[in-house]
Amino acid sequence: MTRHDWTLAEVEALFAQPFMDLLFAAQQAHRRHQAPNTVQVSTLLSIKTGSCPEDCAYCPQSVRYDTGLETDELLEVEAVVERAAAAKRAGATRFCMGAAYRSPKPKDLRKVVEMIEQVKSLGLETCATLGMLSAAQARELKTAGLDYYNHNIDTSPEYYEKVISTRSFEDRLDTLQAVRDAGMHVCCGGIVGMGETPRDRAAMLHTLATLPVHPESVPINQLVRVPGTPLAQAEALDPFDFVRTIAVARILMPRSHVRLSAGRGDMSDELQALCFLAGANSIFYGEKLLTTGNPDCAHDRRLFARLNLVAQAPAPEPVAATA
Ligand code: SAM
Ligand code: DTB
Ligand code: SF4
Repeated sequence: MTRHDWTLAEVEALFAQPFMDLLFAAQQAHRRHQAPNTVQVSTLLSIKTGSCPEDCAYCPQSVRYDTGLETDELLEVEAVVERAAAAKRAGATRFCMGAAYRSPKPKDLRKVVEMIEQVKSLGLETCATLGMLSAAQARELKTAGLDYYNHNIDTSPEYYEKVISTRSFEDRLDTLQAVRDAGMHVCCGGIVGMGETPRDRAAMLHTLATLPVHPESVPINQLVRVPGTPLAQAEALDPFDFVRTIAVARILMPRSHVRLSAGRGDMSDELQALCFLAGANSIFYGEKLLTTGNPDCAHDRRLFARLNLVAQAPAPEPVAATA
């Protein structure tokens, strides 16, 4: 049975278990609900880069911080489709288009709709992350064929206002509700390593695990400390606390894909293996995340081979109905 009634104290108690007990419990939950040794593979593309009006303290794309980022307007549809086709050839099954918006403007959304239609027709799952959505915008994306919408809560409700002032935690939940109501899958997680307390990490996962429906994808990002952002000097997290976060996410949301997301570039292969043991079963694959680096594809393929991990098979191509 999948629970939605976890208490914060229960979540904190999971975090506080001896490390080996926690990993064992997470791997047991994993094997009850997920295919072992199988990892879902998503590729990201920044379709509109930088100049974002929001003030997220971790983000290199905010217009408020001088991060030396090269900004770019919304890409042309053909360019995006080419990149999606290349991602498919490289083995990705999901293509995630990210835009540095507070929320999309109607003209931009029309172009994104075209991107979604064409990327989907390649036989890829589609995902987008475009900031806040109204209910009508969410329905428009669903009609275009969008499978997943990514919108992270990022941290605990309490720590949130230390990280972002330009939109509230409630705004985030409203967008997630609009995505659900439109009938799309939800991709929602957060970032660890931003100076939050262990209680904040527990509260973040508690928020996700007590949603009426768990997000189908739960990205757990380790902060990429980008020079020029307010969090550039954040203290590095103990890697084992990152693994614990993955393990607790797996136990709380046993049917979801837990994604080992940003930060893999700073992790050893051995640490990533521990994350997979703790129940991570999805990654971002491709040499770039949105604006920062990610391991080389060749390195990831080698890591999968060394750990006998297999990429989740793509969904079968839709078959045209016969009369
Ligand atoms: N602008 C949209 C929004 O914020 O909703 C979509 C793109 S935004 C870059 C998507 C997510 O990337 C953020 O919510 C955050 O969780 C993650 N992210 C951004 N910068 C990061 C960093 N430096 N390290 C780790 N994760 C980061
Ligand atoms: C998510 O949770 N992580 C991805 C994706 N969703 C959009 C983004 C990570 C961004 C890392 C910083 C960058 O490359 O700009
Ligand atoms: Fe803008 Fe998204 Fe970056 Fe926040 S995380 S500054 S909303 S691009």
